[in-house]
Amino acid sequence: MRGVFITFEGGEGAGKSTVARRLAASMQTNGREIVLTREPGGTPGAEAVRGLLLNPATVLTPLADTLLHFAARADHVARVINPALARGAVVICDRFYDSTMAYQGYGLGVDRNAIATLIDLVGLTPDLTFVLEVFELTAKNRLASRGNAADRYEQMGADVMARISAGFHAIALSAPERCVLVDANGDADAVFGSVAALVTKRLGL
Ligand code: T5A
Repeated sequence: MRGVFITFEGGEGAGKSTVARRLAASMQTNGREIVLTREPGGTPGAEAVRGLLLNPATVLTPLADTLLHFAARADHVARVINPALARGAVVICDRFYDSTMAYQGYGLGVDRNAIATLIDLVGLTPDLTFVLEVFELTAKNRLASRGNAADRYEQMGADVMARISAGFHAIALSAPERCVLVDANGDADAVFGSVAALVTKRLGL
């Protein structure tokens, strides 16, 4: 039995990691293997690429940025995600290719058809994608309350961030069979409740 692949997407501070962790913890109890992973990252090589990509001192053209995300993704899919799906696991991934389309495509202006070609090349489509949407101020407050130093992407301007948010919205609307828009402005319990209900409704899990 092939496993199930669930991804979480959205802008900075939308609460993806928080709800992904809670979903993984809640599903551990039913005896099925759960793999919680993230992008960029998830393998030693992809985590090394992540270090480079998030470092504010790194300077890259948008196309170079895109290709590094796909290099990390190709390794992650081949070494972790596909083997886990072949074992029948539920794989929950914090960001996947929609982030490249939103950040590098809509946000930084890389040719979206070229990104679509790279998506096809990697050759794996999630079964269900949650696109978390929050007001800009909510996201800012959440990130401030966490208190981490801003990474390279968090330093992008408000205009780029607005294009990224609009991009995520457009991606979700263009693939309703796979994507669900989630209002993530509520507290962590409310967001988790919505997501868990949708996992049951859409996937029967
Ligand atoms: N990127 C990634 C690209 O440009 N292209 C790509 O292809 C890919 C894959 C990754 C960066 O890489 C870029 C996008 C990113 O900028 P990251 O550190 O993984 O860097 O960044 P994010 O994925 O954005 O993760 P963040 O941690 O910044 O945001 P999350 O995961 O959305 O938010 P989370 O869950 O960590 O929550 C943030 C804070 O809010 C609280 C949490 O406790 C935490 O303190 N919180 C809530 N508070 C109240 N109510 C809720 N519902 C809450 N949910 C969380």
